[in-house]
Amino acid sequence: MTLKIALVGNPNCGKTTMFNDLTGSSQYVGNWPGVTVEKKEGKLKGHKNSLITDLPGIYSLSPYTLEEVVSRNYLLNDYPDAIINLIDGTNLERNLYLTTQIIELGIPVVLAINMMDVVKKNGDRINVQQLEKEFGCPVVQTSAVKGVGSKEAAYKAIELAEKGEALVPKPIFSKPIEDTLETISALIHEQVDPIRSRWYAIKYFERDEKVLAAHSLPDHVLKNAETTIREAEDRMEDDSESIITNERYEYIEQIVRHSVHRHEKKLTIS
Ligand code: BGO
Repeated sequence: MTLKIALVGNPNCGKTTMFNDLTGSSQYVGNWPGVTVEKKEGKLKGHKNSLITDLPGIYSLSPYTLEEVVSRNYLLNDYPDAIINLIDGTNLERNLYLTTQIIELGIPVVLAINMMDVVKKNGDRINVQQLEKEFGCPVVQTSAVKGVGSKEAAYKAIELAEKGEALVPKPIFSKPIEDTLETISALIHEQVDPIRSRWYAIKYFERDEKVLAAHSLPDHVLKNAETTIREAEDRMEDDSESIITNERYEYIEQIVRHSVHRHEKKLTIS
């Protein structure tokens, strides 16, 4: 059986560098079906029964750009066995926005913090154990350009893929929003894969048009979901998509505060 590993991350986080290092000459390049977005796949060196797919660089799993749609369709419909989420350690705040969404898919994840050579050079420290606790997944520090940590991240992904245990995402939003998501989950549970129920509940809450179009839920379910969403929007005095975005950033801010120790730069007067 071929183990499918997806490599996911923001543009410029070092994905191509890591992908080349992991797959070497076994890689082949084509296009994703129907679109002119490059698709790169290859076998992990020394693992004949593996297939690593390098997904387009994205900032979010929203349905707004071609790259986002390609990436999330692959993650939802092609059932990769594990994900390596590569993030730029010098810009955790921005990169973790995508991580919080990837974790919600229920697929096993290895979080690879790249550019660690730069992080260390800056005198900063990242608490790996704290991040592992927060996200419930293994965290590996890498420097893809130097070939450090990449194999470890890939082997961990293979290990998770072989185990085949779903990742259970933790609640990260405020109590009223978590309650609302639970109500929506209960409403849609017959229509969606239970492993992805949190992801779909959030997408329904955000009124994600592509998800709504793909499922054609019964009218009474849609009506009840809409009433639940409106109640939350009235209470929070904001639209549902902004509520999720803002609360994600609040959560990330708190994680970064607890897990990153930044070197204080002293001002020198010359
Ligand atoms: C250039 N550490 C450091 N310091 N740099 C890294 C690391 C790392 O761990 N990993 C990758 N890079 P991509 P996406 C470049 O191309 O893999 C560098 O978009 C340059 N190019 O070498 O392309 C990597 O696939 C001229 O840098 O990322 C690359 O995710 C001057 O990060 C860049 C300096 O990596 C993006 C760098 C002409």
